[in-house]
Amino acid sequence: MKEVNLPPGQRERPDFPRFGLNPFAQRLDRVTEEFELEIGGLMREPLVLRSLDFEELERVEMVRDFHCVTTWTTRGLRWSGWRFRDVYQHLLLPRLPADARVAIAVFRCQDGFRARLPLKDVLAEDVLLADRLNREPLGLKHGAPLRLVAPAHYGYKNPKHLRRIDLWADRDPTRFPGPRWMEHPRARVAFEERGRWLPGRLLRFLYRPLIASTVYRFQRALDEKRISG
Ligand SMILES: Nc1nc2c(c(=O)[nH]1)N[C@H]1C(S)=C(S)[C@@H](COP(=O)(O)O)O[C@H]1N2
Ligand SMILES: [Mo]
Repeated sequence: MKEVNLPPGQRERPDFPRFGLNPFAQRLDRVTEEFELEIGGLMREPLVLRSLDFEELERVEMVRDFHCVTTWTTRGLRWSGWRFRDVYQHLLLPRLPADARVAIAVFRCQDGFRARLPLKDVLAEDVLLADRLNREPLGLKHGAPLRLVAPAHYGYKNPKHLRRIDLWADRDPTRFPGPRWMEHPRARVAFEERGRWLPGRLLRFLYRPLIASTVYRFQRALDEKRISG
């Protein structure tokens, strides 16, 4: 059964659940709403960005569907924040060595989650560092203080609770915090790049049975912290 206008293998959900790899459900305690983003890797000197630093950039609003690799899709989310491209050009590029050849960006999160993407992918027009969702502050449920929104890529390339971004030339010295076959280097939704080794069409069927219990586990963690939304 194919749903109209949805990418291959995706099915619409009416809600937008908090979601992720199971171990991260319990790590909400580590998360603060304080806006302090470290930048490292090839930078000439370590840099810390605060919300004031973003004020010189244009605030952008965008409405996009959100696609989790496990096949659920939430439609029409309204994000607000700053284009990663603008942050890169105005705040990061001037502080990189002139001969730096950045090829990948590694995003580290307060809960220990990590995501990496080729620089060319995060420089796309619709990739945001977002601090607002549906005209409200993001909140801990969906990634406060700041999350990456990369709508052309599966949810696991949309890291929440950003703490640090490292820019590297080619090889990323970190690794994905899950079984390796889960991570595709680009994870583009349109090409069904769900995992690196197994075909996307097969992974659909392996992932679907995990959705309900994961949603439940993440919701329970929110309930314990009495976070609504
Ligand atoms: N910090 C962090 N970011 C994360 C995750 C996580 O567990 N921790 N899970 C990823 C996955 S698999 C998905 S589908 C989305 C879910 O975003 P949501 O919780 O706002 O729905 O966050 C992504 N970013
Ligand atoms: Mo996901």
